[in-house]
Amino acid sequence: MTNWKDIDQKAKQWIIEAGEKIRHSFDSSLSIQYKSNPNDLVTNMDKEIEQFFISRIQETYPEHRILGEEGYGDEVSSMDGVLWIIDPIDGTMNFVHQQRNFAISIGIYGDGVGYIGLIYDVVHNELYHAFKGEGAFMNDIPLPKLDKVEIEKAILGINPVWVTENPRIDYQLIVPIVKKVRGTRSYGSAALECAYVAAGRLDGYMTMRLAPWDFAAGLVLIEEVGGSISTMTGEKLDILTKTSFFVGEKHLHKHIIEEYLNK
Ligand code: 2AM
Ligand code: CA
Ligand code: CA
Ligand code: CA
Repeated sequence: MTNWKDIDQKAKQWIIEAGEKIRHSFDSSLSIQYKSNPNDLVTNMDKEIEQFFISRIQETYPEHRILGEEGYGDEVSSMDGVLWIIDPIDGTMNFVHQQRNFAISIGIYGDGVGYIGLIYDVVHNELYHAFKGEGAFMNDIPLPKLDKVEIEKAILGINPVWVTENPRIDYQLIVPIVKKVRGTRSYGSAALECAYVAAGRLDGYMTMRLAPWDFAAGLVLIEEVGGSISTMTGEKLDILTKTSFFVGEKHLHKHIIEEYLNK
């Protein structure tokens, strides 16, 4: 039997320890490299933090598998067993340019079911946490279930790039949504944007391309506050693939899918 409470306690302890390491790193110089293109950044801290989690997990739970953005974990092609999905720094561009608006994200799944979600906003010292069936919390304060919100009163998380011509979606589908909502925000960290939806700071968040480590933790949080989760066309998400992504308060989510995205 998997002891999820034990895993939860360890994961919390390690994420706080990793946050300390990131805070200390502000005093020393960063080494910044490019990945796929000059805007796709990675730093020594992204790599060090991922390696920190991997060594802790491997010494404590040798049978668990790990999928991490920087690739130091396992080659993962199924959701079998206990799987840690880790983004050591979500929002690396913000980390480099702003030293804020980034987070550590950890989702822990058992045979494909999300049990634990942890998103740590290191700089603001806000730890978002969800445990399957027990609710979602911010610094141990329970987050209430999401209340119905009308589109005219909604704040939507979306990157403005999706209302410009782009290869992934007809931006003319998105323009009317942006016009109709009360406001839009773009924070540049998918994990934080999911945490904000769970906390009611955003009513929805949509984007055309995310990877498993961007949303694995966020899904557990959103599930626990009764939000809806799907692709941009309303289909079920495949946790192990790069995908379009739309989460939000359930009435708002349904309305936007039916009236705007699937017209
Ligand atoms: P990162 O900072 O961990 O790379 C920025 O809009 C958000 O999208 C961040 O959460 C960022 O995560 C993520 N992101 C950046 N490039 C991406 C890509 N090529 N595919 C999927 N997600 C990406
Ligand atoms: Ca990245
Ligand atoms: Ca990420
Ligand atoms: Ca990252």
